[in-house]
Amino acid sequence: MSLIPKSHPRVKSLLIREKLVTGFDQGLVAKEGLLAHGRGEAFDYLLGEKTNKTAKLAIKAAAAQILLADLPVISVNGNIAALCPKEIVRLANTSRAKIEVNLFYANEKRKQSIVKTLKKSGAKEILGTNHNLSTTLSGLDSARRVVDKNGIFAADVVIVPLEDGDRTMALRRAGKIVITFDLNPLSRTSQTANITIVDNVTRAMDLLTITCKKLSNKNKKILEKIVKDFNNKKNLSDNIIEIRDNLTRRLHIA
Ligand code: PTJ
Repeated sequence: MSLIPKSHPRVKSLLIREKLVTGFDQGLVAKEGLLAHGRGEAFDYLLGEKTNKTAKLAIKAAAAQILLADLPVISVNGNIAALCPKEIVRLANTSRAKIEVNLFYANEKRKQSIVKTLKKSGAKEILGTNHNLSTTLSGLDSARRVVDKNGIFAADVVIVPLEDGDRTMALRRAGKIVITFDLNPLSRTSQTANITIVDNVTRAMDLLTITCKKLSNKNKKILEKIVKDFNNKKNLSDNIIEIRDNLTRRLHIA
């Protein structure tokens, strides 16, 4: 029997990995999604496998931005469907955001499995599945250019966990406000998004929902001030300092 408690960050990290592997076996996750997860794990280790101060600041700004939105949409890929389908539905219900399935590695069968998982988790409406409503984002080659006319295409705020840099740039060029979750503060997505939450989606998604609930009684002026006071570039630089401090602390403990 292991002496390490289940609540220990290392054990939690292994349990998250298991979720992704199960998602792969169930046909939700692309092979490349396993590699993306490994990259994420490495960054999570550097972050101390916890939600840091800069992530909390970004979560607050993201919640305010979502509450201010006319049409917020959450983009779901294979990794997200495997890691936090219930959390996605909770965020959508709290923030009246729409859910749209959008894949980098297009695969109809995988898309259907993702839809099934989201429905099982309580999602009522899932966009991105009706070909008659598809249109394309300009300036993008990948399958992610195909979006729903009533979803990402019409959205003013798009929430894109584990995104690729090209689409983040295309969404920004299309005038969208982009909120991302990315464990790598140096990725193009992190650097290009309006608000980057440098944290593991499995920890941060419910925190975003809780913060949306907390801020839901605030007036528009207060929400606008929260967004205005948030500086993504500065927050990302502060995140690098957090990583450095965290590593220095660990070296001293060892
Ligand atoms: O399901 P599909 O076809 O849409 O494909 C999804 C993947 C993830 C394969 C695709 O979007 C991809 O290739 O993503 P990238 O370009 O590898 O970027 C993934 C980013 O997410 C990397 O910067 C990782 O560090 C980060 N990441 C990985 N796991 C997590 C994460 N960020 C937050 N939470 C995680 N659990």
